[in-house]
Amino acid sequence: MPSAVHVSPDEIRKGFSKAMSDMYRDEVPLYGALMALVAETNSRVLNNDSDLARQLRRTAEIDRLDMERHGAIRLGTAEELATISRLFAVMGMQPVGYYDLTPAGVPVHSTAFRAVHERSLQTSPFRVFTSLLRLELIEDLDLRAFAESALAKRSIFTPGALALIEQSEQDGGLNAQDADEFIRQALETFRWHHTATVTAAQYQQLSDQHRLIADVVAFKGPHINHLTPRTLDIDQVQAAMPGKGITPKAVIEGPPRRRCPILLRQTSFKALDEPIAFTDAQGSHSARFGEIEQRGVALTPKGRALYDQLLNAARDALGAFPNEGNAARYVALMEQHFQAFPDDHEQMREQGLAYFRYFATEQGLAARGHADQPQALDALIAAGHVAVEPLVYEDFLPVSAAGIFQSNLGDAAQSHYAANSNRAQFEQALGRETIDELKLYEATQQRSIDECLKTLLD
Ligand code: OOG
Ligand code: NI
Repeated sequence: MPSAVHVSPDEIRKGFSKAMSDMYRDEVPLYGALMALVAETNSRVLNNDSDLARQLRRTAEIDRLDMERHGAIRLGTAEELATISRLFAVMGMQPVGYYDLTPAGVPVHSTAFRAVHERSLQTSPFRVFTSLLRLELIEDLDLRAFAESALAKRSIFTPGALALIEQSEQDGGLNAQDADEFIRQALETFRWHHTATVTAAQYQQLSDQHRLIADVVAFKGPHINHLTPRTLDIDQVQAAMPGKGITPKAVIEGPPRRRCPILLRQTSFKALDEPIAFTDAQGSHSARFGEIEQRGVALTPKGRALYDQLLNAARDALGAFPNEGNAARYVALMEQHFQAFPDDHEQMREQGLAYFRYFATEQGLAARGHADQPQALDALIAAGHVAVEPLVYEDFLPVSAAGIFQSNLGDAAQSHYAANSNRAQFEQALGRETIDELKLYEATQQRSIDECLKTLLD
């Protein structure tokens, strides 16, 4: 049973997210430069856009903005995935969503571990995009067997982390001292290793199959490969990056720029080439990169279907994978197609395209108990007694994620896999089902309506 002496999982996650950020800043100096650029841009945007500042104050997102970041790891075996799921559970993170990246030529499928309740997200929105390599897609059977045996030999968790996961599961939580030790031990799984577990030739063979396979199989652990801060204006940061010595990818992934942002826009810069000691020679490996993201409103199934339809239409019209050469045309096509997506919160709400949160206003509170107080939600909104704010998207996008993978692995890494999406296999490896993110948004929206009506009408 959880008890009073136990630290809340949300606090453990907050501590872990901070520790991870500190470790990454030490290891990757450009990350510090990017964080500074994002913080600078965010404060400028908040100063210049009073509507956005008001919106973020009302939803309290403003308080989580500076600690908001996501990371990504790539795992090699079912057992690693099942154990990481238990490790993340200690800090209140659940697997949300299933992303199949094989159609885009990346031999993994993925989920995002994150907090699921708006209160927990408020304490720490930290998330980790977690991919599992699909070894069955390696056609060369000898190489597949080699990859399997290399992965079978490694243990990516410290004995201390494993013991504390078990203790937390048995006792229903960790006390403050154990939670601190858990953070220290868990961090080791995500650390960079300067030595590989294979020879230079073996690394090359794995890499020739797919660079991602070498990244997973040739190392002792699933190093965190990026840590992404949330910006309020991704175009401004993208434009300012070259001035800081950072070269971003050619196109921003996700929807085009809009007055009312939807879902998620992301851009990244290339992986660093880092010196590595193979078991028999010196060499180098690139895996770690930088990324920024801008989050907008979460879409309902209807809104998401429209997003997917417009994205696909724009990509079909481009007729190629977006790259440096066709970037301008891609942006123009996206803007053109997305004119069909209303760029107005009120319209999106009326048409059932997005999720929102509802807040009682001062005016509404003052009118409580008055005979003329409206009783229905829409009437309360019309009277200014209830304010409506967009519910922020907390998840990822498969096409965007594939674009981020590709740009960092090099376009040469594009392959074609005949394999089908295999959610059942992923969940079997995970040891549980993934959570449907749409249900989470629906529940958060409903809680805010219930709370609002209760405050104003009870
Ligand atoms: C993950 C790439 C996907 C995102 O934000 O969509 C990603 C990886 O490269 O391991 O980070
Ligand atoms: Ni990312």
